[in-house]
Amino acid sequence: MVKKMRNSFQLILISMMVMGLCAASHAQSLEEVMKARGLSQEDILAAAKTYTPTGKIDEYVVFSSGGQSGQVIVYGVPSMRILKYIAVFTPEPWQGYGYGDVESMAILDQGRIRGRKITWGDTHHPAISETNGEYDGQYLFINDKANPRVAVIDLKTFSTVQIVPNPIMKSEHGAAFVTPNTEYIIEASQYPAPFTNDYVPLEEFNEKYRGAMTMWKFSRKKGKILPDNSFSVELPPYAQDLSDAGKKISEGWVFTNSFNSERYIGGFGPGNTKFKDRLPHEAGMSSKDTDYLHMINLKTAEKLFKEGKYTMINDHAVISIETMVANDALFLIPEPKSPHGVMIDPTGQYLTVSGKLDTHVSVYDFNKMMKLIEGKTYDGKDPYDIPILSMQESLHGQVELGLGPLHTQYDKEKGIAYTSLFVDSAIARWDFLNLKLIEKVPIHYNVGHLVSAEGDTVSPDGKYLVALNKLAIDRFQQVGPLHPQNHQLIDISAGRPMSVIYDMPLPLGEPHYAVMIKADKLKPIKRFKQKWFKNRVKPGRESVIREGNKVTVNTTIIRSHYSPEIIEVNVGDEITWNVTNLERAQDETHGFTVDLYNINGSLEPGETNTFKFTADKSGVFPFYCTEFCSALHLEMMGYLLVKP
Ligand code: K7E
Ligand code: CUA
Repeated sequence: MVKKMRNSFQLILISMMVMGLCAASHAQSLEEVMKARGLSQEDILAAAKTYTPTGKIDEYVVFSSGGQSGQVIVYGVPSMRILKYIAVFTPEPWQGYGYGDVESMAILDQGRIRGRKITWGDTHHPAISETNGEYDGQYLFINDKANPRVAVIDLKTFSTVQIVPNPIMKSEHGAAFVTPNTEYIIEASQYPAPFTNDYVPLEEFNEKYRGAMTMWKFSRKKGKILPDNSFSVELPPYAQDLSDAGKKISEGWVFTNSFNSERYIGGFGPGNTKFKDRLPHEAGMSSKDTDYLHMINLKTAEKLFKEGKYTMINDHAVISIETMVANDALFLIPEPKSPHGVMIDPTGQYLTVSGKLDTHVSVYDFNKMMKLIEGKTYDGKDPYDIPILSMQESLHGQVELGLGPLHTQYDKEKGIAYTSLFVDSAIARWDFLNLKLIEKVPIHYNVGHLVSAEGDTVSPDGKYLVALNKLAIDRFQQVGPLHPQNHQLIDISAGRPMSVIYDMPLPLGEPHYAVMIKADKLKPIKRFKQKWFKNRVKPGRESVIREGNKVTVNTTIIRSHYSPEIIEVNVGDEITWNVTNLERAQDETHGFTVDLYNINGSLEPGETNTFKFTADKSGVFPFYCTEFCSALHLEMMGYLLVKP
């Protein structure tokens, strides 16, 4: 064994020498490094699979939800190098998001709920825009579970361009998921609540609390969600969970799973102001053996919306359960209790559901489900008169994978899927056609979602998989009781056992889902065109214009000065400050901050930002560039003088 290892070790050495890496006689040998750092041959292989020399870029890009940070994390695979945090629901000073620039302030303002400005989000599920079920790399969508909202990110600039609050939900989770041509972005509620904003006592839970699924219409031309062309479907007060849009043969249908079909309301522990001595939620919500997978006909729902068969609630169109059922557009199928998500395979025929409390995953066959629907063969109805399809007749089969199965992704190879096992701390590779477990690889620790390369599209790539682990425990340097998250890269190349090849700490928030796209599908711009900004300031047209107490400052910036540099106003003046970065050179970003006024802008090449504020304090306020942009960066400053 030792001899064998030595042989392959020598092979690596020889091949490196052939490549000329050990040409100089004084160079450290690989063997020396391995010895000094205590590395095995396996470690060296993992390093070689992930190390990305300077100047080389990654094959894939991951967009990960940023959890409680309200942002999106972007990193490369296989290097696992972080490339960007995209500011979404939270102000972010470096990107000049929410610090005085009119445009970003307005986007954050769109996220107001019932008039209240909310400056954080709990992001869970990013989705890349798709064309024919393939990632097209144009837009990214992400949800906020805490304050039901969906955001649109333009991948030309990697910046948030729209935030849309949900008008009827009080909590959500099943977003964002797109239809195969991004006609709709799907958002499903989580904890049932009344659609209106009224107080409704819990005693009326069954009658007045509801779940819902919103179909947000997306306009690719405008790059925006069109709220007026969007609608929702009323659902029973089961806690709907993750959703997925049908693809290929199941295109036109949308699925969401649920838990607490018991409709249990707690009252556990002392101090309840309502109910007493009841089972805790966790027990009451999982007392039945099954919950319901929801099957929604989006095509029919869209038709009903266009025909006006809806009620307006909070200025938003809602199609009732009754209307959906009368039009054969809503069905339920039992699924093992307290599941977490439903994922549709690349062909659109098989749906995987994992019950967190069951060691099995269940594979449903869309064709069997459709046969039951066409034959109107129902197993009864739920309390809301929704037809229930037989679980046994809908199932393709079940496979025992291990403890706590959560989420599933797919492989390039036909019939191969990967499922995260939360309790086992492992990833299972299994065959969903022949219903058998192939192998498991341990991860560290307690994996939530997992993502394989383009693994939720019609043509997954295989190759790489990232386990988005919930706990890191002993994997990294201890940094206090709050640990970073641990994203582990796993080599899933065909024909070899899976192997963990990289641990990446993520210290920004707790990511949930992530999507991994081929890097060359992304086509971001290098610089802005100045004409895209109506407030742009042309060189030579810099000015300070006063109309009463309204002062407009038109500023240009280029290495290494602002023009104008000195601006004198009176206390109480309302300032509108247009700032244009005239640079054309790649990566020549200038910053802009004014002392005391809580302003920071990021002026990327060609960009114009407008800052509005009232000069309500007299005094002397230096402004300066906050990016080290040139040798004379420190000199890049000016004075705002506010006279009493
Ligand atoms: Cu499993 Cu929000 Cu998709 Cu967390 S969710 S893990
Ligand atoms: Cu511009 Cu520093």
